[in-house]
Amino acid sequence: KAAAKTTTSAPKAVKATSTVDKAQVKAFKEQVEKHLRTTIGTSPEKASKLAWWQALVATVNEDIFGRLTDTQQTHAKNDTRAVHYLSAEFLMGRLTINNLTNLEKFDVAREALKEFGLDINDICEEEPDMALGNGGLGRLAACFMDSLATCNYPCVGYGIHYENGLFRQEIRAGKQVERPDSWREYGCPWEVCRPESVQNIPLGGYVEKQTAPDGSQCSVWHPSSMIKGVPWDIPVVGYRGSSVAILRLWESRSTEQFNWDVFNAGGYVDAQTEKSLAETISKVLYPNDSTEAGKELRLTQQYFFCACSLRDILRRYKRSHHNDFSEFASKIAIQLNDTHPTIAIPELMRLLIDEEGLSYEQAWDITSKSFNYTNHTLLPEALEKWPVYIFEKLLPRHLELIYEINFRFLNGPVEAKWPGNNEMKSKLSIIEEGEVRKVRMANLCVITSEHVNGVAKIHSKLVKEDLFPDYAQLWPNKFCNVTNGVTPRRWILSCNRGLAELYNDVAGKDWPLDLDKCEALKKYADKKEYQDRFMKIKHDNKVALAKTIKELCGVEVDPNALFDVQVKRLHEYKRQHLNLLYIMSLYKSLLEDPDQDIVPQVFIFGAKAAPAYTLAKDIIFAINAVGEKINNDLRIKGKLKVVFIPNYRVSLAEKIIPAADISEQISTAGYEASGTSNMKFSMNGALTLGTMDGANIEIVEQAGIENNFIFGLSVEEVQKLKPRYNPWDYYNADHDLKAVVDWLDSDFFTPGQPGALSSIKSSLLNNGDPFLVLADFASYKAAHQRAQKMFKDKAKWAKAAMINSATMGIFSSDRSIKDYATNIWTLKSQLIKK
Ligand code: F58
Repeated sequence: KAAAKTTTSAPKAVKATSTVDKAQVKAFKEQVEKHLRTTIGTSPEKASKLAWWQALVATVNEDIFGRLTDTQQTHAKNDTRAVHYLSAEFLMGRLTINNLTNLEKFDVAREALKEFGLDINDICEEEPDMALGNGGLGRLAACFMDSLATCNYPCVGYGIHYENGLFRQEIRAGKQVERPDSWREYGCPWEVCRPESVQNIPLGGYVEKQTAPDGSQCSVWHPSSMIKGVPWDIPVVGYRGSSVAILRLWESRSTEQFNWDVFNAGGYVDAQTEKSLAETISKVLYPNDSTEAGKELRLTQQYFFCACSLRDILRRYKRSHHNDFSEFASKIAIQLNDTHPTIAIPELMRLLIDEEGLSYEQAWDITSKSFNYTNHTLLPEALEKWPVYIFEKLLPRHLELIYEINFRFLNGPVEAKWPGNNEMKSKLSIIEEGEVRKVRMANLCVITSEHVNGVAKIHSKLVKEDLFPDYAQLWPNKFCNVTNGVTPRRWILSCNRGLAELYNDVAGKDWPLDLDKCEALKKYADKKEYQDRFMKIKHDNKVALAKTIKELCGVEVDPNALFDVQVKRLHEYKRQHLNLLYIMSLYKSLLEDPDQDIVPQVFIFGAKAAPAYTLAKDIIFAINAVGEKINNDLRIKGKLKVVFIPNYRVSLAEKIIPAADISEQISTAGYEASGTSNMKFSMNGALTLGTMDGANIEIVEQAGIENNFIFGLSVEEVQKLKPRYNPWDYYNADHDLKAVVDWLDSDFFTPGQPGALSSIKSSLLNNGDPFLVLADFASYKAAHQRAQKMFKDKAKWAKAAMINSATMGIFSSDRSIKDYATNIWTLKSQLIKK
């Protein structure tokens, strides 16, 4: 234990033991036991871990629902403006520990369960992750819900109640195998069904032109089917129980009336088919990352949840405003999380015109004041475009409205700015001409929205200047930046209790509400006793992770080694293969000189590949194959280990991130919009080894370039090099690089299977190395060497780690949400009346 200096100015560096109120523990214990007996129907003697967890949740829910009612009553009474966050993904992860933490009941619950002889962490392992998202975009939505609730902003999150979340990944013989993720197989005790808010959603059919009595033309949609949308509410508890926000997820069901028609006509089997078709809509989350699967079902999913959500919004608005829509845009802000909910735009127009009887102009005025759009990617293949023929089949009336919006836009603002310029018109049009005509969803978003934002400074600049330069000429003030953030409640307080206690000691207990307060640690970054305490916390987390790695991968790793971590979706632009090439070169040099004095290192990967993304799956296989060889090679004396932790998800991130020494953020500059794990790693005291891309730039702005390892081409350099790039030049010029790339072609790592890793070499050489892996290799290697050197200097490393952690205040998602509230939504926070 570090000796504590007891001066008056410096708080104690030794670990404090928190005291827990005995009476509260007793009451909590009684509540859990009551629920175990009367809600779950078992007893402490017989209860399974699952039953204990369910009783624990029932206990927590007692606290949550009262606050939820208070929150909703306050907002309804004050008729407050609210934001409606539309997102096809909410990657919530587990809720128990987080809800307990936010209610400040974690310690009480832990002690109460201890008295039953139970370990709270063990019991909470029973909770399945709510993995209703692919990666960063979905997790951002989850962090935003936490911040919206914590900062008391009136809000509703709307999404899809997928029956199956992102697939469960198994690794068999080194290869990814996808298994279904049925997260609520045994029910989810957090969610509440709200049958009183069910919606019926029309689909398909045709549009009939009718002439109104006044001679004007109008369109009447005759849909061919109806789908029922059933809402499930998940309460999101703000920190210190401030307000409880609602995440409303829609489940699709068949509507009885439709089925009965078929049934009565004798088509029992057909009726069942209809039923399963309707239920298919919310069956499964599409497991894509950054490439779009142009599937009819996906557009149906998008339309389904947007249509349900808008009806819900309108119903609530009309409760206090009846049929007067003049205040709609001043009461309702709608945020589109990427283009996935874009169909909400023509749907609102349709509801206002066809159902509420407004004129086109009135409807457009309201719609264009209500929507805002967040862009999360510049990758052209990820920008959604839907074939017109799919719209004709599924949403004929929406297509008609999209044509009208487009016509008025091209002949209004575009014609005024660039008279007679057809080239500009075709560039800016919502419709892409060609063999298959397509609807460009991002264009529809930009044309309609009040604000369009990117998710990090550099990304927002590229959105404005490279992705939508012509729109920016037309509306320069539409474009803005809101740098992403992450919730410090989940990403420090809940997942790194040791660090949280240190911050309680040096920054006071309010830092989870004001992360800038953590800056207080900076002044102790030179002090040995604080460095020791900080690194002891890190070491304890590494010991815990080593245990998890042993359980999940069967590999023994040394907590004293440097833990180098890359966890994120598998994609070429994220360059897990650059990391792998470096590992191979390190291994090669160790084979050449096994006695060299290098820091023992553990390279840790976690990544899911989209099931249809072959090269990504090949990279997973390569990491496992290389790992297998290295981990079992006695010649290198355990100096190097490589582990691939299967089924990377939020609950694993919570164990991995607090234990990292190095955070790998190595995307090709210009391709990672922001990144959010980079923020979580830094907060938890990892040093970033990364490119000047996305939010990495802002991270080093805060923490100092000298406390991180920056390498590689900048955005400008990438843009300049790309058109004349020849990977062969780099391959031929660098001996070491050539050797490792060629190694992929041998059967050294895949005995008896020569060529099993060749697709990676081929992508780097024959396919032109689209993400400049070879161009950045040398500088990546040099960055690693700098990291190794610094790791040997324990004090220097500890100081850099502490400074990183202490300076991440601006990456709290509370800051992001306040930026949105101030600059985009003009939303005020509301005090909740009890
Ligand atoms: C991510 N996008 C960005 N998309 O890649 C990342 O840089 C950023 O930090 C994050 O959004 C939050 O802004 C992302 O996660 C998806 O997962 C899509 C899901 C649907 C298919 C296309 C990709």
